[in-house]
Amino acid sequence: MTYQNYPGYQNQFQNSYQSPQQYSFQNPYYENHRNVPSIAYAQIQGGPLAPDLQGYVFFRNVPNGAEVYVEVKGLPEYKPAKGNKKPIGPHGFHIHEHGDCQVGKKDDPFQAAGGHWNPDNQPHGNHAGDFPVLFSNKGYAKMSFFTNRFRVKDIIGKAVIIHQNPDDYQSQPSGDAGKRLACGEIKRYQ
Ligand SMILES: [Cu+2]
Repeated sequence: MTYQNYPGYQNQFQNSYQSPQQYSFQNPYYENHRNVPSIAYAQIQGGPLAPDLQGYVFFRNVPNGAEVYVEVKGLPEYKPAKGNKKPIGPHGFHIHEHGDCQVGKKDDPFQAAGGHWNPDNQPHGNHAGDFPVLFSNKGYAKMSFFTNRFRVKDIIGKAVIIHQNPDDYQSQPSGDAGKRLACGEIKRYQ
């Protein structure tokens, strides 16, 4: 892992949470079992539609939910909608069901990751893994947010997907976010 290259990661995670022991003091809701994961990550790798896209997503338990932190580079530049073509960016961003990032079809990659992770059977826009869209700043994006919809242990073995188009948080079942630019399997960190 090369997360040390990402200054945001160092600020937000590495400095404050170096040991699980220390972490348990800082989190009053810490599951007091040795083997419950409290931090997970996904290494993001672009597919054939965005080969330069790469980065990380980190998930950590915080009181009442989880904090998600993402930092990627190599996103395509924003392109406005044209005719009935959707804009390129901001980019739909979700947890998908299967932690399988096989590319598969080059013109429609990452189908092996399946549909949106939707453990409580909600409409799209309110899936547990529906995230805010990612804004490209000359290809770079950094964002962190809170969700009360899962704990770190619930998402290990799923996948993070970044899409070509914006999520409209309305179209079913996936927000009409278009093709899949990048994928990352969610793995336990500690
Ligand atoms: Cu998606």
